[in-house]
This record gives sequence, C-alpha cells and structure tokens, in this order.
Amino acid sequence: MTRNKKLAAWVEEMAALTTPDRVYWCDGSKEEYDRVMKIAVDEGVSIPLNDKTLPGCYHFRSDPTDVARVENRTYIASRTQDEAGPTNNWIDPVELKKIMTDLYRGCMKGRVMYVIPFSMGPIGSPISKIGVEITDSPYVVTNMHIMTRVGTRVLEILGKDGDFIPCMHSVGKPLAPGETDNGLWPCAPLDKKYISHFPEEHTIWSFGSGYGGNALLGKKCLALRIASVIAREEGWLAEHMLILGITSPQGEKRYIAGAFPSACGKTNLAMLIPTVPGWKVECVGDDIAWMKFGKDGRLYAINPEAGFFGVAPGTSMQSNPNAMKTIDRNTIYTNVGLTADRNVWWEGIGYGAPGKLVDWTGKEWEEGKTDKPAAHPNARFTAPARQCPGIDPSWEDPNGVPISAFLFGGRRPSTIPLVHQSFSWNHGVFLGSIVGSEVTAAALDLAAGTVRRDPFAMLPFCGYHMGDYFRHWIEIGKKGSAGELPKIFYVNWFRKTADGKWLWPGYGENSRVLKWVFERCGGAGDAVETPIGYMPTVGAIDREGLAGVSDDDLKELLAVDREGWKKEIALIKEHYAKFGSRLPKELTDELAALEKRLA
Ligand code: OXD
Ligand code: MN
Repeated sequence: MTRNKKLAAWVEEMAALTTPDRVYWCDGSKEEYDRVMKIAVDEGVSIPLNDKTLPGCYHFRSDPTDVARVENRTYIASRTQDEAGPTNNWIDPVELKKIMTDLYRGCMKGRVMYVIPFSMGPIGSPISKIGVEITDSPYVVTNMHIMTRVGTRVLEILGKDGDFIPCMHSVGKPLAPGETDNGLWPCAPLDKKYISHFPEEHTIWSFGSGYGGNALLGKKCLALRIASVIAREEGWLAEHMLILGITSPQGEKRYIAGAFPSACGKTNLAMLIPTVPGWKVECVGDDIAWMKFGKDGRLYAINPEAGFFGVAPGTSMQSNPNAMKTIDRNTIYTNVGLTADRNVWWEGIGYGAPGKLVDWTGKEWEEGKTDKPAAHPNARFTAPARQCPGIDPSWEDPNGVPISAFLFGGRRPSTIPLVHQSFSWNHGVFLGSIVGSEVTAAALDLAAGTVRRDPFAMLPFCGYHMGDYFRHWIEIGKKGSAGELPKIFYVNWFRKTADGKWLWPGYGENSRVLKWVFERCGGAGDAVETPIGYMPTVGAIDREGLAGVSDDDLKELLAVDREGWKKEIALIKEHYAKFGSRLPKELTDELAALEKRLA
C-alpha cells in the first residue's frame, strides 16, 4: 500500500474498472520473484530450466500472435495529430481512452492485479524517474524485477506527494470462474491490442499483449516515448542508445553512447571485447541512455534500465561472450528452443542442436528436418545487468558517466564509409537524422536494397513530432559549451564488396574504430578533411594482429563514394520532405552544404 494520494486513487480507479480478484503491491524482494514465478510455473506457462547448467532460469513460450513490439498498434495520442507528427500512429486521446476503457472493463476478472512501483535509473538519482505499472501478468512482474528497480524503497521516495508515470497494462484475457491459463500465454487478438501513450499527461495505457516492449512498460514506452517528451520539456536527452566505457592501455577512460536501428548488433557492441591489445571496453547499458548536462557543461548519461532484454538468436561465445556469461543464471528465456534436458538452444548459438528439441511453438523439432527455426527470430533473454562480466564499475553511479562521443550507424552495404566524424554539432545532428539500414528481407513492404530511414534509431520511439525532435537536438547543441559537447561519428560495420563479401570483420574488431574515436576525442588520431566529414587515414586505423583486411580493403572502406553520396542526397531529400515545415533549417543547410562540397 501507499501513502501517495495520487497513486492510491489511480490504483483504486483501475481496480474498479478492471475488477481483478485481488490487488497485490509488489515489494521487489527475491521471495516475491520466486512466488510470482511459481504462479506462472503452476499455470504451465513457465518451465524451470536445468538447475545445474542454468540455475534460476525459466523458459516461456508466447502466443504465436504475440512475439514482438506491434508498431502498427502503437499510438501517440497527443491532443493534435500534428503534435504526434507524420511518423507516429495517432488517435484522438478522448476517443482512444473511450475505446480502451471499454476494453479494460472487467478485463482482469479471475486474475490478480499487481502494482509495481519501479525506478528507471538508480533509486534517488537526479536523472531517474519513477513509474508505477499495473499489470495482470506474472511474466511482466518477474521481467520488471530484472529490467527495473522494483519495490518498497521506490514508494518511500515517492512519499505522500511525489509524482510518478502511470503505466497501465493488461494482457486482455479475463478468466471465467474456475478457468486457468492452462499452459497458454494469455493475450488479446491483434485488432484489440493497443500500446498507447498520452504525452501531455505522461501516461501509458497498454492492452492485449504480454510481450517485451508492449508490456514491460518501463522500457520503450516510459524510458523512450514518454521520457523523450519530458526530456524536451526539461532540456535533456532520452535516447535509444547504448553506453560503453573505453579505457586505453595508459588507463585513460572515455564514455561513448551510440544509436543504431534494430538488428545492427547494438548489444554486441555494448559488450564488446576489444581485439586491440591493451584496450578495455565496459558496458553501462545496451539500449537506452538518459543524459543531462552536469555543472561542468558535459553531458552525463545513465542507463535507466537494470537488465538486458536481448535478442537470443545469433548470440554466441563468438559474437558476444559477455552476453553468454550474463545469461547462464537467473535469466528468463522467451521463445527459444528447449532441449530434452531442459537447456536452451537457438539459431546462431554456435553449436548444433543437441538432439530433438521443442521449438518456440511447442512442437517437436529436429535440426535439418524443417526450414522453420527452433527459436523465434525475436526470441529474448531477460537478464540482470549486474551479472555481465564486462559491466562498468560506474554503471549505477547516480550522477551518470560523462559522454565524450556519440556514434550513429546502420546496415549499409555501400556508400557509407567505415567511420567518419562530423565537422560540427549541427553536422552531427544531420548525420543522426539520416540514419538508416538497407532492407534485406523481401517480406517487408519495401523492395530489397531500399534504405529504411530510422533517424537517431528513434523513429518507433519518439513520443512527439520527429521534426521537433531534430530541433531539440539542435537546441541541446546551443546549450552545451562547444568544447564539452560530445563529438559525433557515423560508423558502418556492414560494408560489402561488389560481389557481396563483407569488407570488415565486425564484432571485437570494431574496437579498432572505437580506438580512433577515442583518440579523436582527445585531440589526436590522424584525420583528413573530406566532403562528408573527417575521416581516418588508412594508417590511423590500428590493424595490428588483424588478418584479412588489406590496404586496398581499408582504402575502399574509407573512400568517399561521390556518386553513391549524390544518390544518397536525393534519398535524403525525399526523407526530409516528410517533416514539412517542422524540419529545422539547420538540417537543410547541412544538406545543401554537403551537396556543394560533393559537387
Ligand atoms: C529493442 C528494439 O527491442 O530496439 O530493443 O527493437
Ligand atoms: Mn532497442
């Protein structure tokens, strides 16, 4: 229970609307985690894994219709459609609340309503925010225990009058008297799913999905969509960025934050083990960064999360050993393959499937017998960040860590070089605004080879008009003192030769690029001025011990492809046209200047 009047009234109102069997206030204890997990196990929706090889781990299989964030059912319900902008789904907030109130009515019948007080960021940090999630899902309770800081201490900080972000969630599957989930993941059909944000009220309402970002409302909904709105109001940054610390052999340390669209290996980069001798990389966060100016004029970042909700397929001892060592205990696995001895397996785990498995749909599965994967491509692990062997000693510092550089990147087989540095802050904002990945899957609505723009990797996560978001970044540049603002870089690990071979090995070898970024931040690192920005000379990228990247390869990786960039400019113009009059003039100026430099 709580002394906070706003919270007590809200919980009472939601309980009256959704009519659960009872209301339970979460205290965040280990005992509570075990008890709630046991409910899921008893319902048959969770399976305890092998306690010798995966102690404290559990396995969930979701409904096949509930396997990922549903962007076409995600809404920014600002007062006007113009506030939400052309890249967000919008419904009038009054109308949306009416639709959802009807859905919420009686939706928790036969279930427990859990009230989860949580802090995004270290409890009590000046950068942290408090949220309270109401949910009827034990899966959400246990995942929130890992992903956020849950519990009674949060209520204490909230006190009688403290403010919080209300996060309302239901799986949307009431139970009839005597009915149980009986092994089936509860959720509502797609056309009843709503992931809704009310930016003016700083409120989240989610209905019908139990999966990931649709249901763990601290993550994408609060820490990005609502926090981006608050950050703009208050003059700070809420970004879809990893944060890493990099230490030179001389013991000098800098922090770097980076934004990449989905499927660019962001978690791998955050946990990278450098191949350059003597260098160390440590992880502060793999997905979200909240940044505020410190008294010294530098930007300080916290990771608002307490865990990793990472994509399992493709994670192996080769691609990400730190992740593998993080997830060998106290981890929740969702939609991965299950082996006969209750271990987990997925495509790209680095070894063959050990015998017959049960796939993510619950069916028997054998390697080579079907072209369907054993694990869903968006299968996930939920693991405590503190278990990561490469976690940064300052990852919970309430003051955050000072950021020296921003990286932007996407999957671009051509045109974009391995790395280039912006000439200025506004040129860096321009680079962030043109982030995108080439579409490979023919199944998408775009032709293969098309670049899907995802500016700042925030397109699905910005709670307001993207043009105003660019403007906010320009304004942040004016607030910071030039010498203290992070330097901005664009990287591309995904270049291919004309015949389709990778030009750059990626993974731990990316530390060679990080080393140059580090040096540039300290005023060193050889660079040449080119029409697109500063670029390393071929000799400036340390290749000691790196086999397979010749001088010619590196020259190609660091070339300015003038013809490619001219085509790119035409595409950027199309992309920019979407934002209409809200696109800052500073960005069209940067585009015009680039065009001139390339002419
Ligand atoms: C994520 C995403 O799941 O960005 O982190 O899609
Ligand atoms: Mn993400």
